Amino acid sequence: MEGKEGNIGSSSSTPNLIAKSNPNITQFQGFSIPSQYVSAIIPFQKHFQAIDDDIIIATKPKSGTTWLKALVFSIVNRHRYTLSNTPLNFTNPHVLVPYFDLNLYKENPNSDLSTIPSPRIFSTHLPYPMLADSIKHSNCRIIYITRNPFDNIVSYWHFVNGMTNVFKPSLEDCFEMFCRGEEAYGPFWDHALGYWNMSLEKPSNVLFLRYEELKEDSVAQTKRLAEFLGFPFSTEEEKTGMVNQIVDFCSFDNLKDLEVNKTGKAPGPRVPSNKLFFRSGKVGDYVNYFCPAAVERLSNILKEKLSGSGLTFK
Ligand code: PAP
Repeated sequence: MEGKEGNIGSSSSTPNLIAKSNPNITQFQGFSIPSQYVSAIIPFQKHFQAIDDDIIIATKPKSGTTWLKALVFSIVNRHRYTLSNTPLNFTNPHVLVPYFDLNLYKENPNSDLSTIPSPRIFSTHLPYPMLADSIKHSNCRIIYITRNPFDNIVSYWHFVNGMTNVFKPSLEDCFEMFCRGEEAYGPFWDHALGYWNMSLEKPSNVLFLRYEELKEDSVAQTKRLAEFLGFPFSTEEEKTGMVNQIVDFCSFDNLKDLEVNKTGKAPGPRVPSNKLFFRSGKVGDYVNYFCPAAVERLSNILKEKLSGSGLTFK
């Protein structure tokens, strides 16, 4: 049976040996890094000085980064801004929570981040082993969000196809690169395992979230997030509905419909519009794209790569 879109059909039970590789990916420190961001990594690793109050959102692209940035920003700043005057109303979450690798150290290898008021909120697509040592040796908090790999591939494919001046792989190419661990910031399993293992080793420093769980029980997960961050909701806040208000404000439907996210230009030259960060926001959309044979093939790869780790994907 083929997926409804017919992109990854029954032939995907076996590898497609002529599937394209992405010419804009460089193998660097054991991972597949988009070439244009490699130059930011060493300056980040050398110069970034973490402090204990720092909050770092770590993700593989298309796993729920935009959503998590909005939630964390809202939780941490809730005594500073109300939901009607929060900058999120007129600023995309990616501007409020910059990336070390895509923005800060890419734009300026000597970035001085010491004057940013605490708690500083940063983000990165880099895997755990590539983080600056100062992060690993500090008490700062890292939140990692992962997502069902099949939805992740579909989301990535749609995203790159909406970008300008980039290599635009077919869905089948995206799938094959993913299976080989050659997709952006891949291998997926090593990326997830780095943070998964640290969340087990240092649970008060690394929180491991899943897009699907956040979607299924946004209120409980948002409370968990706030507690982890050291900004727990008070009984009074819970009674007055503060958690639900933040969850509703950061929901896909609300963020997507804000003018800035409908028509605003995204930071950087390649993403033409913030709109591209908000597609369908659904769980399990992949069934419309992948046939069972393809699902089985990648599931088997994941089972082997994650074996013994305790990390599983439904
Ligand atoms: P990024 O890595 O480019 O920042 P990221 O935000 O991690 O992307 O992932 C985008 C996905 O999250 C999109 O999924 P989709 O393609 O399957 O639709 C996007 O729609 C979804 N998304 C964005 N904001 C939200 C939100 N508030 N709630 C749920 N999903 C969201």
